[in-house]
Amino acid sequence: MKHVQIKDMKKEKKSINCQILRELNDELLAFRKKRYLDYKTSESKRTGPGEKGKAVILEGEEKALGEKLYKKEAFNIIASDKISLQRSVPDVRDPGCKNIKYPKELPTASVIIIFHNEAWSPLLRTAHSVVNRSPPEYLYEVILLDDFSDRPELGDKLREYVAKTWPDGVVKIVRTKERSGLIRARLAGAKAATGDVIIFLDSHCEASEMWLEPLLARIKEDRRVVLCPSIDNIDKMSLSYGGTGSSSVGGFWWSLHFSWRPIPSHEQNRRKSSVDPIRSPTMAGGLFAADRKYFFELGSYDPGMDVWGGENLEISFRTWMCGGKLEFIPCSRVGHIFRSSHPYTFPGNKDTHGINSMRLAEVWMDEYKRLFYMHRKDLLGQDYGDISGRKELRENLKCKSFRWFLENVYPEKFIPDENVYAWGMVRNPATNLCLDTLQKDEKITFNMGLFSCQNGASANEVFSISIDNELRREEGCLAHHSGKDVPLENCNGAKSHKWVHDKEKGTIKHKESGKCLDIAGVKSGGTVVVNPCNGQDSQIWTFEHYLNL
Ligand code: LR7
Ligand code: MN
Repeated sequence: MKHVQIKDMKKEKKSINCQILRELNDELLAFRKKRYLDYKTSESKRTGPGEKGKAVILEGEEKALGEKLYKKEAFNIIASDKISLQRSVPDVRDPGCKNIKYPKELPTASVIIIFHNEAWSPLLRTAHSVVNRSPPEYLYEVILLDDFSDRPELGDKLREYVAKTWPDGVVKIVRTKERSGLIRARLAGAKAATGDVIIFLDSHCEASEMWLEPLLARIKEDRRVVLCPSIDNIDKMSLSYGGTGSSSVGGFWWSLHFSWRPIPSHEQNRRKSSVDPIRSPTMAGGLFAADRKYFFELGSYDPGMDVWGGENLEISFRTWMCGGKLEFIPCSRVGHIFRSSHPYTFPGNKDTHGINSMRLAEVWMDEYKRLFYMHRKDLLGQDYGDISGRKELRENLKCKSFRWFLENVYPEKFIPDENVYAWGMVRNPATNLCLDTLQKDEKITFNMGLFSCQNGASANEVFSISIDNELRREEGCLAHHSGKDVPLENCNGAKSHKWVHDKEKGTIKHKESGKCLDIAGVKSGGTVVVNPCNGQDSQIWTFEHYLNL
Protein backbone atom coordinates (compact mmCIF):
# COMPACT_ATOMS: atom_id res chain seq x y z
CA MET A 1 0.00 0.00 0.00
CA LYS A 2 2.60 2.44 1.25
CA HIS A 3 4.82 1.61 -1.64
CA VAL A 4 2.12 2.46 -4.19
CA GLN A 5 1.47 5.78 -2.50
CA ILE A 6 5.08 6.88 -2.78
CA LYS A 7 5.09 5.89 -6.42
CA ASP A 8 1.99 7.99 -7.07
CA MET A 9 3.45 10.95 -5.26
CA LYS A 10 6.56 10.69 -7.40
CA LYS A 11 4.43 10.59 -10.49
CA GLU A 12 2.51 13.65 -9.39
CA LYS A 13 5.69 15.55 -8.61
CA LYS A 14 7.08 14.64 -11.98
CA SER A 15 4.01 15.89 -13.77
CA ILE A 16 4.11 19.15 -11.78
CA ASN A 17 7.75 19.56 -12.77
CA CYS A 18 6.89 18.93 -16.40
CA GLN A 19 4.10 21.45 -16.19
CA ILE A 20 6.45 24.10 -14.78
CA LEU A 21 9.04 23.27 -17.39
CA ARG A 22 6.50 23.50 -20.17
CA GLU A 23 5.28 26.89 -18.96
CA LEU A 24 8.86 28.04 -18.60
CA ASN A 25 9.64 26.79 -22.06
CA ASP A 26 6.61 28.51 -23.53
CA GLU A 27 7.63 31.74 -21.85
CA LEU A 28 11.21 31.38 -23.01
CA LEU A 29 10.15 30.63 -26.53
CA ALA A 30 7.78 33.60 -26.56
CA PHE A 31 10.62 35.84 -25.40
CA ARG A 32 12.94 34.51 -28.09
CA LYS A 33 10.29 34.79 -30.78
CA LYS A 34 9.66 38.42 -29.92
CA ARG A 35 13.40 39.18 -30.09
CA TYR A 36 13.63 37.40 -33.42
CA LEU A 37 10.66 39.23 -34.90
CA ASP A 38 11.80 42.60 -33.53
CA TYR A 39 15.10 42.21 -35.34
CA LYS A 40 13.48 40.93 -38.50
CA THR A 41 11.04 43.81 -38.78
CA SER A 42 13.70 46.44 -38.10
CA GLU A 43 16.39 44.96 -40.33
CA SER A 44 15.47 46.72 -43.55
CA LYS A 45 15.45 50.12 -41.80
CA ARG A 46 18.94 49.84 -40.41
CA THR A 47 21.44 52.55 -41.38
CA GLY A 48 25.12 52.97 -40.61
CA PRO A 49 28.53 51.82 -41.78
CA GLY A 50 28.60 48.40 -43.37
CA GLU A 51 24.81 47.92 -43.30
CA LYS A 52 23.38 45.69 -46.04
CA GLY A 53 26.85 44.21 -46.18
CA LYS A 54 28.34 47.33 -47.80
CA ALA A 55 32.06 48.05 -47.78
CA VAL A 56 33.54 50.32 -45.12
CA ILE A 57 36.16 52.57 -46.67
CA LEU A 58 38.45 54.19 -44.12
CA GLU A 59 40.36 57.43 -44.57
CA GLY A 60 43.22 59.30 -42.95
CA GLU A 61 44.27 58.16 -39.50
CA GLU A 62 41.74 55.35 -39.32
CA LYS A 63 42.97 53.98 -42.60
CA ALA A 64 46.56 54.05 -41.38
CA LEU A 65 45.62 52.38 -38.10
CA GLY A 66 43.65 49.70 -39.93
CA GLU A 67 46.66 48.96 -42.10
CA LYS A 68 48.99 48.86 -39.12
CA LEU A 69 46.80 46.44 -37.18
CA TYR A 70 46.30 44.33 -40.29
CA LYS A 71 49.71 42.82 -39.67
CA LYS A 72 48.56 41.48 -36.30
CA GLU A 73 44.95 40.60 -37.02
CA ALA A 74 45.25 39.55 -40.69
CA PHE A 75 42.08 41.55 -41.44
CA ASN A 76 40.92 45.14 -41.00
CA ILE A 77 39.81 45.32 -37.38
CA ILE A 78 39.20 49.09 -37.50
CA ALA A 79 36.66 48.69 -40.30
CA SER A 80 35.05 45.79 -38.42
CA ASP A 81 34.81 47.79 -35.19
CA LYS A 82 32.91 50.57 -37.00
CA ILE A 83 30.16 48.20 -38.10
CA SER A 84 27.21 47.33 -35.87
CA LEU A 85 27.45 43.89 -34.29
CA GLN A 86 23.95 43.34 -35.64
CA ARG A 87 24.41 44.67 -39.14
CA SER A 88 22.15 43.59 -42.00
CA VAL A 89 23.57 41.58 -44.88
CA PRO A 90 22.18 41.26 -48.41
CA ASP A 91 20.08 38.31 -49.49
CA VAL A 92 22.36 36.82 -52.13
CA ARG A 93 20.49 33.54 -52.56
CA ASP A 94 19.36 32.12 -55.85
CA PRO A 95 15.83 33.55 -56.36
CA GLY A 96 14.60 29.94 -56.58
CA CYS A 97 15.37 29.49 -52.88
CA LYS A 98 12.48 31.75 -51.95
CA ASN A 99 9.96 29.33 -53.43
CA ILE A 100 11.08 26.37 -51.35
CA LYS A 101 8.70 25.39 -48.54
CA TYR A 102 10.46 23.77 -45.60
CA PRO A 103 8.62 21.50 -43.16
CA LYS A 104 7.37 23.21 -40.00
CA GLU A 105 8.72 20.45 -37.82
CA LEU A 106 12.50 20.50 -38.03
CA PRO A 107 15.27 19.14 -35.82
CA THR A 108 16.81 21.64 -33.38
CA ALA A 109 20.31 23.01 -33.81
CA SER A 110 23.28 23.64 -31.53
CA VAL A 111 25.53 26.16 -33.24
CA ILE A 112 29.15 25.84 -32.09
CA ILE A 113 31.45 28.81 -32.66
CA ILE A 114 35.04 27.93 -31.77
CA PHE A 115 37.65 30.61 -31.18
CA HIS A 116 41.12 31.24 -29.94
CA ASN A 117 41.91 34.91 -29.35
CA GLU A 118 39.41 36.06 -31.95
CA ALA A 119 38.91 39.84 -32.16
CA TRP A 120 35.81 41.09 -30.33
CA SER A 121 33.71 42.49 -33.15
CA PRO A 122 33.87 39.58 -35.61
CA LEU A 123 33.26 37.09 -32.79
CA LEU A 124 30.16 38.82 -31.51
CA ARG A 125 28.92 39.64 -34.97
CA THR A 126 29.00 35.90 -35.65
CA ALA A 127 26.93 35.15 -32.54
CA HIS A 128 24.43 37.96 -33.21
CA SER A 129 23.96 36.93 -36.82
CA VAL A 130 23.09 33.39 -35.72
CA VAL A 131 20.60 34.47 -33.04
CA ASN A 132 19.05 37.15 -35.24
CA ARG A 133 18.58 34.94 -38.28
CA SER A 134 17.64 31.59 -36.77
CA PRO A 135 13.98 30.94 -35.92
CA PRO A 136 13.95 30.34 -32.14
CA GLU A 137 11.96 27.13 -32.39
CA TYR A 138 14.92 25.58 -34.24
CA LEU A 139 17.84 27.28 -32.49
CA TYR A 140 18.43 25.20 -29.40
CA GLU A 141 21.62 26.97 -28.32
CA VAL A 142 24.72 28.81 -29.44
CA ILE A 143 27.93 27.57 -27.85
CA LEU A 144 30.85 29.99 -27.82
CA LEU A 145 33.69 27.52 -27.44
CA ASP A 146 36.64 29.46 -26.12
CA ASP A 147 39.84 27.55 -26.85
CA PHE A 148 41.79 28.97 -23.91
CA SER A 149 42.04 32.54 -25.21
CA ASP A 150 44.14 35.03 -23.30
CA ARG A 151 42.95 38.31 -24.82
CA PRO A 152 41.71 40.20 -21.74
CA GLU A 153 38.37 41.23 -23.28
CA LEU A 154 37.45 37.58 -23.85
CA GLY A 155 37.27 36.93 -20.10
CA ASP A 156 34.84 38.72 -17.75
CA LYS A 157 33.88 41.33 -20.32
CA LEU A 158 32.67 38.64 -22.72
CA ARG A 159 30.81 36.76 -19.97
CA GLU A 160 29.05 39.95 -18.89
CA TYR A 161 28.18 40.91 -22.46
CA VAL A 162 26.68 37.51 -23.16
CA ALA A 163 24.67 37.44 -19.92
CA LYS A 164 23.32 40.95 -20.54
CA THR A 165 22.63 40.60 -24.24
CA TRP A 166 21.04 37.16 -24.16
CA PRO A 167 19.47 36.90 -20.67
CA ASP A 168 17.47 33.89 -21.82
CA GLY A 169 20.69 31.84 -21.97
CA VAL A 170 20.54 30.96 -25.65
CA VAL A 171 24.23 31.83 -25.96
CA LYS A 172 26.56 29.85 -23.69
CA ILE A 173 30.29 30.05 -23.14
CA VAL A 174 32.35 26.89 -22.75
CA ARG A 175 36.08 27.16 -22.17
CA THR A 176 38.74 24.50 -22.68
CA LYS A 177 41.21 23.85 -19.83
CA GLU A 178 44.21 24.22 -22.10
CA ARG A 179 44.95 25.32 -25.64
CA SER A 180 43.40 22.49 -27.61
CA GLY A 181 43.65 23.53 -31.24
CA LEU A 182 40.62 23.84 -33.43
CA ILE A 183 40.04 20.11 -33.82
CA ARG A 184 39.82 19.24 -30.13
CA ALA A 185 38.00 22.53 -29.50
CA ARG A 186 35.28 21.44 -31.93
CA LEU A 187 35.14 18.06 -30.21
CA ALA A 188 34.64 19.78 -26.85
CA GLY A 189 31.88 21.87 -28.40
CA ALA A 190 30.16 18.84 -29.90
CA LYS A 191 30.30 17.04 -26.54
CA ALA A 192 28.73 20.01 -24.76
CA ALA A 193 25.94 20.34 -27.35
CA THR A 194 22.51 18.80 -26.86
CA GLY A 195 20.51 19.89 -29.93
CA ASP A 196 19.55 17.33 -32.60
CA VAL A 197 21.94 18.83 -35.13
CA ILE A 198 25.33 20.43 -34.56
CA ILE A 199 26.54 23.25 -36.76
CA PHE A 200 30.11 24.48 -36.59
CA LEU A 201 31.13 27.99 -37.57
CA ASP A 202 34.43 29.86 -37.53
CA SER A 203 34.42 32.88 -35.22
CA HIS A 204 34.38 35.48 -38.03
CA CYS A 205 31.24 34.58 -39.91
CA GLU A 206 27.84 36.13 -40.64
CA ALA A 207 24.84 33.91 -41.15
CA SER A 208 22.40 35.32 -43.68
CA GLU A 209 18.66 35.19 -44.35
CA MET A 210 17.14 31.66 -43.98
CA TRP A 211 20.52 30.04 -43.58
CA LEU A 212 19.34 27.47 -41.04
CA GLU A 213 16.15 25.90 -42.42
CA PRO A 214 17.69 24.36 -45.59
CA LEU A 215 20.36 22.61 -43.49
CA LEU A 216 17.89 21.21 -40.95
CA ALA A 217 15.41 20.16 -43.60
CA ARG A 218 18.02 18.21 -45.55
CA ILE A 219 19.26 16.42 -42.41
CA LYS A 220 15.66 15.59 -41.51
CA GLU A 221 15.36 14.00 -44.95
CA ASP A 222 18.59 11.99 -44.60
CA ARG A 223 20.51 11.83 -41.35
CA ARG A 224 23.64 10.56 -43.08
CA VAL A 225 24.51 13.76 -44.87
CA VAL A 226 27.17 16.20 -43.77
CA LEU A 227 26.26 19.64 -45.07
CA CYS A 228 28.13 22.83 -45.79
CA PRO A 229 26.40 26.13 -46.31
CA SER A 230 27.57 28.03 -49.38
CA ILE A 231 30.34 30.27 -48.16
CA ASP A 232 30.24 33.96 -49.09
CA ASN A 233 33.32 36.12 -48.92
CA ILE A 234 33.46 38.90 -46.34
CA ASP A 235 36.27 41.10 -47.59
CA LYS A 236 39.16 41.21 -45.14
CA MET A 237 39.84 44.91 -45.81
CA SER A 238 36.42 46.53 -46.29
CA LEU A 239 34.24 43.88 -44.58
CA SER A 240 31.83 43.99 -47.52
CA TYR A 241 29.59 40.94 -47.74
CA GLY A 242 29.90 39.57 -51.26
CA GLY A 243 27.74 36.84 -52.76
CA THR A 244 30.40 34.59 -54.22
CA GLY A 245 27.77 32.31 -55.64
CA SER A 246 27.47 28.59 -55.25
CA SER A 247 29.27 27.42 -58.35
CA SER A 248 32.12 25.62 -56.63
CA VAL A 249 32.79 22.34 -54.90
CA GLY A 250 35.75 21.25 -52.81
CA GLY A 251 38.73 19.31 -54.08
CA PHE A 252 42.24 18.77 -52.79
CA TRP A 253 45.85 18.94 -53.86
CA TRP A 254 47.98 15.85 -53.39
CA SER A 255 49.91 17.98 -50.89
CA LEU A 256 46.62 17.68 -48.93
CA HIS A 257 45.62 21.29 -49.12
CA PHE A 258 42.01 22.12 -49.85
CA SER A 259 41.02 23.58 -53.23
CA TRP A 260 37.90 25.13 -54.77
CA ARG A 261 36.87 23.89 -58.20
CA PRO A 262 33.98 24.36 -60.57
CA ILE A 263 31.04 21.96 -60.18
CA PRO A 264 31.93 19.02 -62.48
CA SER A 265 29.57 18.24 -65.35
CA HIS A 266 28.51 14.83 -63.99
CA GLU A 267 27.23 16.58 -60.87
CA GLN A 268 25.56 19.39 -62.83
CA ASN A 269 23.77 16.73 -64.85
CA ARG A 270 22.66 14.83 -61.77
CA ARG A 271 21.03 17.90 -60.20
CA LYS A 272 17.57 18.82 -61.37
CA SER A 273 17.69 22.46 -60.32
CA SER A 274 20.12 25.16 -59.30
CA VAL A 275 18.85 25.02 -55.72
CA ASP A 276 19.47 21.27 -55.28
CA PRO A 277 22.26 20.13 -52.93
CA ILE A 278 25.65 19.87 -54.61
CA ARG A 279 27.69 16.76 -53.84
CA SER A 280 31.27 17.68 -53.07
CA PRO A 281 34.30 15.42 -52.60
CA THR A 282 35.62 17.64 -49.79
CA MET A 283 34.74 20.55 -47.52
CA ALA A 284 36.78 23.61 -46.55
CA GLY A 285 36.37 22.60 -42.93
CA GLY A 286 35.04 25.46 -40.85
CA LEU A 287 31.33 25.66 -41.61
CA PHE A 288 29.22 22.51 -41.58
CA ALA A 289 26.20 20.78 -40.11
CA ALA A 290 25.58 17.17 -39.14
CA ASP A 291 23.12 15.15 -37.13
CA ARG A 292 24.76 15.20 -33.70
CA LYS A 293 24.54 11.47 -33.09
CA TYR A 294 25.63 10.68 -36.63
CA PHE A 295 28.65 12.95 -36.23
CA PHE A 296 29.82 10.74 -33.37
CA GLU A 297 28.85 7.46 -35.08
CA LEU A 298 31.02 8.53 -37.99
CA GLY A 299 34.04 9.03 -35.73
CA SER A 300 33.71 12.78 -34.97
CA TYR A 301 37.33 13.94 -35.37
CA ASP A 302 40.81 12.58 -34.86
CA PRO A 303 41.67 13.90 -31.37
CA GLY A 304 45.36 13.41 -32.17
CA MET A 305 45.32 16.35 -34.57
CA ASP A 306 46.77 19.63 -33.32
CA VAL A 307 45.96 23.34 -33.80
CA TRP A 308 45.08 23.73 -37.49
CA GLY A 309 44.85 21.80 -40.75
CA GLY A 310 44.06 18.38 -42.16
CA GLU A 311 40.83 17.69 -40.28
CA ASN A 312 38.79 19.07 -43.18
CA LEU A 313 40.03 16.46 -45.66
CA GLU A 314 39.95 13.76 -42.98
CA ILE A 315 36.24 14.28 -42.27
CA SER A 316 35.55 14.58 -46.00
CA PHE A 317 37.23 11.32 -47.03
CA ARG A 318 35.78 9.55 -43.99
CA THR A 319 32.22 10.72 -44.64
CA TRP A 320 32.23 9.39 -48.18
CA MET A 321 34.23 6.23 -47.53
CA CYS A 322 32.13 5.24 -44.51
CA GLY A 323 28.66 5.51 -46.00
CA GLY A 324 27.75 9.18 -45.71
CA LYS A 325 27.45 12.01 -48.20
CA LEU A 326 28.96 15.47 -48.25
CA GLU A 327 26.86 18.22 -49.81
CA PHE A 328 26.92 21.98 -50.27
CA ILE A 329 23.53 23.61 -49.80
CA PRO A 330 23.09 26.54 -52.20
CA CYS A 331 20.16 28.08 -50.31
CA SER A 332 22.06 28.30 -47.03
CA ARG A 333 24.55 31.15 -47.17
CA VAL A 334 27.08 32.13 -44.56
CA GLY A 335 29.80 34.76 -44.93
CA HIS A 336 33.37 34.19 -43.72
CA ILE A 337 36.30 36.58 -43.42
CA PHE A 338 39.11 34.96 -45.39
CA ARG A 339 42.10 36.25 -43.44
CA SER A 340 45.57 36.58 -44.91
CA SER A 341 47.33 34.54 -42.19
CA HIS A 342 46.79 32.96 -38.78
CA PRO A 343 46.50 35.64 -36.08
CA TYR A 344 47.39 33.16 -33.36
CA THR A 345 50.37 31.12 -32.19
CA PHE A 346 51.26 27.56 -33.12
CA PRO A 347 52.65 26.17 -29.84
CA GLY A 348 56.08 24.65 -30.42
CA ASN A 349 56.11 26.13 -33.94
CA LYS A 350 55.03 22.79 -35.31
CA ASP A 351 53.90 22.21 -38.87
CA THR A 352 50.52 20.98 -37.66
CA HIS A 353 49.07 20.84 -41.16
CA GLY A 354 51.90 18.52 -42.20
CA ILE A 355 51.70 16.18 -39.22
CA ASN A 356 47.87 16.14 -39.17
CA SER A 357 47.94 15.33 -42.87
CA MET A 358 50.31 12.43 -42.24
CA ARG A 359 47.78 11.01 -39.80
CA LEU A 360 45.01 11.31 -42.34
CA ALA A 361 47.11 9.89 -45.19
CA GLU A 362 48.21 6.92 -43.09
CA VAL A 363 44.68 6.08 -41.97
CA TRP A 364 42.56 6.87 -45.02
CA MET A 365 44.57 7.02 -48.25
CA ASP A 366 45.89 3.46 -48.63
CA GLU A 367 48.50 3.23 -51.40
CA TYR A 368 47.68 6.78 -52.56
CA LYS A 369 49.55 8.21 -49.60
CA ARG A 370 52.58 7.89 -51.89
CA LEU A 371 51.34 10.97 -53.74
CA PHE A 372 51.19 12.98 -50.54
CA TYR A 373 54.74 12.01 -49.58
CA MET A 374 55.90 12.79 -53.11
CA HIS A 375 55.05 16.40 -52.21
CA ARG A 376 56.19 16.19 -48.62
CA LYS A 377 59.45 14.25 -48.63
CA ASP A 378 60.48 16.38 -45.67
CA LEU A 379 57.87 14.63 -43.53
CA LEU A 380 59.08 11.08 -44.15
CA GLY A 381 60.18 9.51 -40.89
CA GLN A 382 58.54 12.15 -38.70
CA ASP A 383 56.54 11.04 -35.68
CA TYR A 384 52.81 11.37 -36.26
CA GLY A 385 51.80 9.65 -33.02
CA ASP A 386 49.42 6.77 -32.41
CA ILE A 387 46.81 6.15 -35.09
CA SER A 388 45.63 2.71 -33.97
CA GLY A 389 42.31 4.10 -32.70
CA ARG A 390 41.54 5.66 -36.06
CA LYS A 391 42.50 2.51 -37.94
CA GLU A 392 40.18 0.55 -35.68
CA LEU A 393 37.41 3.02 -36.41
CA ARG A 394 37.89 2.46 -40.13
CA GLU A 395 37.65 -1.30 -39.57
CA ASN A 396 34.57 -1.05 -37.36
CA LEU A 397 32.71 1.20 -39.77
CA LYS A 398 33.68 -1.10 -42.66
CA CYS A 399 34.70 1.87 -44.74
CA LYS A 400 35.48 1.63 -48.44
CA SER A 401 38.92 2.13 -49.98
CA PHE A 402 40.47 5.41 -51.05
CA ARG A 403 40.50 4.07 -54.61
CA TRP A 404 36.72 3.70 -54.36
CA PHE A 405 36.53 7.33 -53.24
CA LEU A 406 38.61 8.50 -56.20
CA GLU A 407 36.69 6.43 -58.72
CA ASN A 408 33.21 7.21 -57.48
CA VAL A 409 33.29 10.56 -55.76
CA TYR A 410 36.13 12.41 -57.47
CA PRO A 411 36.60 10.69 -60.88
CA GLU A 412 38.05 13.86 -62.43
CA LYS A 413 40.95 13.94 -59.96
CA PHE A 414 44.23 13.58 -61.85
CA ILE A 415 46.50 10.85 -60.53
CA PRO A 416 50.03 11.68 -61.73
CA ASP A 417 51.18 8.07 -62.06
CA GLU A 418 48.03 6.32 -63.30
CA ASN A 419 46.57 6.45 -66.81
CA VAL A 420 49.70 8.14 -68.08
CA TYR A 421 52.27 7.05 -70.67
CA ALA A 422 55.11 8.36 -68.57
CA TRP A 423 55.74 10.48 -65.50
CA GLY A 424 58.34 11.90 -63.14
CA MET A 425 61.27 14.14 -64.03
CA VAL A 426 61.37 15.31 -67.65
CA ARG A 427 65.10 15.51 -68.32
CA ASN A 428 67.18 16.86 -71.17
CA PRO A 429 70.19 14.49 -70.94
CA ALA A 430 72.60 16.82 -72.79
CA THR A 431 72.29 19.56 -70.15
CA ASN A 432 70.87 17.60 -67.22
CA LEU A 433 68.17 20.26 -66.95
CA CYS A 434 64.61 19.26 -66.04
CA LEU A 435 61.20 20.88 -66.45
CA ASP A 436 60.61 22.66 -63.14
CA THR A 437 57.82 24.93 -61.89
CA LEU A 438 60.43 26.97 -60.00
CA GLN A 439 57.90 26.98 -57.13
CA LYS A 440 55.51 29.32 -58.92
CA ASP A 441 51.84 29.39 -57.95
CA GLU A 442 50.21 26.91 -60.31
CA LYS A 443 46.80 28.52 -60.10
CA ILE A 444 48.21 31.45 -62.09
CA THR A 445 49.51 31.11 -65.66
CA PHE A 446 53.31 31.31 -66.06
CA ASN A 447 55.90 30.14 -68.59
CA MET A 448 57.33 26.76 -67.60
CA GLY A 449 60.80 26.81 -66.11
CA LEU A 450 63.94 24.70 -66.25
CA PHE A 451 66.22 23.73 -63.40
CA SER A 452 69.03 21.31 -62.80
CA CYS A 453 67.47 17.89 -62.21
CA GLN A 454 66.87 17.20 -58.52
CA ASN A 455 66.74 13.41 -58.91
CA GLY A 456 63.38 12.93 -57.29
CA ALA A 457 63.96 15.36 -54.44
CA SER A 458 61.51 17.98 -55.69
CA ALA A 459 57.79 17.73 -56.48
CA ASN A 460 58.32 20.80 -58.68
CA GLU A 461 59.84 18.45 -61.26
CA VAL A 462 57.06 15.86 -61.39
CA PHE A 463 55.20 15.94 -64.71
CA SER A 464 53.07 13.40 -66.55
CA ILE A 465 52.19 12.76 -70.17
CA SER A 466 48.63 11.52 -69.87
CA ILE A 467 46.70 9.15 -72.09
CA ASP A 468 44.84 12.29 -73.23
CA ASN A 469 48.20 13.58 -74.48
CA GLU A 470 48.43 16.33 -71.92
CA LEU A 471 51.86 17.24 -70.63
CA ARG A 472 50.75 18.20 -67.20
CA ARG A 473 50.89 18.79 -63.50
CA GLU A 474 48.05 18.17 -61.06
CA GLU A 475 45.75 20.87 -62.44
CA GLY A 476 47.93 22.70 -64.96
CA CYS A 477 48.71 21.73 -68.56
CA LEU A 478 51.63 22.90 -70.68
CA ALA A 479 50.31 24.89 -73.63
CA HIS A 480 51.59 26.72 -76.67
CA HIS A 481 49.82 29.50 -78.57
CA SER A 482 52.30 31.80 -80.28
CA GLY A 483 55.95 32.84 -80.34
CA LYS A 484 58.07 30.37 -78.40
CA ASP A 485 56.33 30.47 -75.02
CA VAL A 486 55.19 27.37 -73.16
CA PRO A 487 52.79 28.55 -70.46
CA LEU A 488 51.22 26.33 -67.79
CA GLU A 489 47.45 26.78 -67.93
CA ASN A 490 44.48 25.22 -66.18
CA CYS A 491 43.78 21.93 -67.98
CA ASN A 492 40.58 22.10 -70.03
CA GLY A 493 41.10 19.62 -72.85
CA ALA A 494 42.05 22.38 -75.34
CA LYS A 495 43.88 21.44 -78.55
CA SER A 496 46.71 23.76 -77.57
CA HIS A 497 47.35 21.49 -74.55
CA LYS A 498 48.15 18.33 -76.54
CA TRP A 499 51.66 16.93 -76.91
CA VAL A 500 53.14 13.70 -78.26
CA HIS A 501 56.23 12.15 -76.76
CA ASP A 502 58.26 9.87 -79.04
CA LYS A 503 60.15 7.64 -76.65
CA GLU A 504 62.57 6.41 -79.36
CA LYS A 505 63.51 9.83 -80.75
CA GLY A 506 63.09 11.59 -77.40
CA THR A 507 61.03 14.46 -78.82
CA ILE A 508 58.04 16.10 -77.14
CA LYS A 509 56.05 17.56 -80.00
CA HIS A 510 53.25 20.12 -79.66
CA LYS A 511 50.47 18.55 -81.72
CA GLU A 512 48.76 21.69 -83.03
CA SER A 513 51.88 23.60 -84.15
CA GLY A 514 54.13 20.60 -84.84
CA LYS A 515 56.93 22.32 -82.89
CA CYS A 516 59.27 20.60 -80.43
CA LEU A 517 59.97 21.34 -76.78
CA ASP A 518 63.45 22.86 -76.71
CA ILE A 519 66.08 23.91 -74.16
CA ALA A 520 67.50 26.38 -76.72
CA GLY A 521 70.56 27.40 -74.74
CA VAL A 522 68.58 28.39 -71.64
CA LYS A 523 70.34 28.09 -68.27
CA SER A 524 68.98 26.65 -64.99
CA GLY A 525 66.28 29.00 -63.70
CA GLY A 526 65.18 30.07 -67.21
CA THR A 527 62.09 29.02 -69.17
CA VAL A 528 61.59 26.25 -71.71
CA VAL A 529 60.44 27.09 -75.29
CA VAL A 530 59.25 25.45 -78.53
CA ASN A 531 61.09 25.61 -81.84
CA PRO A 532 60.73 23.92 -85.23
CA CYS A 533 61.82 20.30 -84.76
CA ASN A 534 65.47 19.84 -85.75
CA GLY A 535 66.64 16.57 -84.15
CA GLN A 536 69.23 18.39 -82.03
CA ASP A 537 70.19 17.36 -78.47
CA SER A 538 68.38 20.38 -77.03
CA GLN A 539 65.07 18.80 -78.14
CA ILE A 540 65.66 15.39 -76.60
CA TRP A 541 63.84 14.46 -73.39
CA THR A 542 63.45 11.42 -71.17
CA PHE A 543 60.79 10.75 -68.58
CA GLU A 544 61.84 9.21 -65.29
CA HIS A 545 59.21 6.42 -65.48
CA TYR A 546 57.49 4.82 -68.47
CA LEU A 547 54.31 2.77 -67.97
CA ASN A 548 53.41 -0.24 -70.10
CA LEU A 549 49.87 0.62 -71.12
O1 LR7 B 1 44.14 26.68 -31.86
C1 LR7 B 1 43.16 27.14 -32.42
N1 LR7 B 1 41.95 27.11 -31.78
C2 LR7 B 1 40.81 27.61 -32.34
O2 LR7 B 1 39.74 27.58 -31.72
C3 LR7 B 1 43.20 27.68 -33.72
C4 LR7 B 1 42.05 28.19 -34.29
N2 LR7 B 1 40.87 28.17 -33.60
C5 LR7 B 1 39.64 28.71 -34.21
C6 LR7 B 1 39.77 30.09 -34.82
O3 LR7 B 1 39.59 31.10 -33.88
C7 LR7 B 1 38.69 30.04 -35.89
O4 LR7 B 1 37.43 30.39 -35.41
O5 LR7 B 1 39.34 27.87 -35.30
C8 LR7 B 1 38.67 28.58 -36.31
C9 LR7 B 1 39.34 28.32 -37.65
O6 LR7 B 1 40.59 28.95 -37.73
P1 LR7 B 1 40.95 29.94 -38.93
O7 LR7 B 1 39.85 30.89 -39.15
O8 LR7 B 1 42.29 30.51 -38.64
O9 LR7 B 1 41.04 28.90 -40.10
P2 LR7 B 1 40.83 29.21 -41.71
O10 LR7 B 1 39.55 29.85 -41.94
O11 LR7 B 1 42.06 29.87 -42.18
O12 LR7 B 1 40.89 27.70 -42.24
C10 LR7 B 1 40.01 26.71 -42.77
O13 LR7 B 1 40.72 25.46 -42.63
C11 LR7 B 1 40.94 25.05 -41.31
C12 LR7 B 1 41.72 23.78 -41.38
O14 LR7 B 1 42.08 23.31 -40.14
C13 LR7 B 1 39.66 24.92 -40.52
O15 LR7 B 1 38.89 23.83 -40.95
C14 LR7 B 1 38.88 26.22 -40.65
O16 LR7 B 1 37.66 26.09 -39.96
C15 LR7 B 1 38.67 26.51 -42.10
N3 LR7 B 1 37.81 27.65 -42.38
C16 LR7 B 1 36.78 27.52 -43.28
O17 LR7 B 1 36.48 26.47 -43.80
C17 LR7 B 1 36.03 28.75 -43.61
C18 LR7 B 1 35.85 28.85 -45.09
C19 LR7 B 1 37.17 29.13 -45.70
C20 LR7 B 1 37.63 28.41 -46.82
C21 LR7 B 1 38.19 27.88 -47.77
MN1 MN C 1 38.36 31.15 -40.66
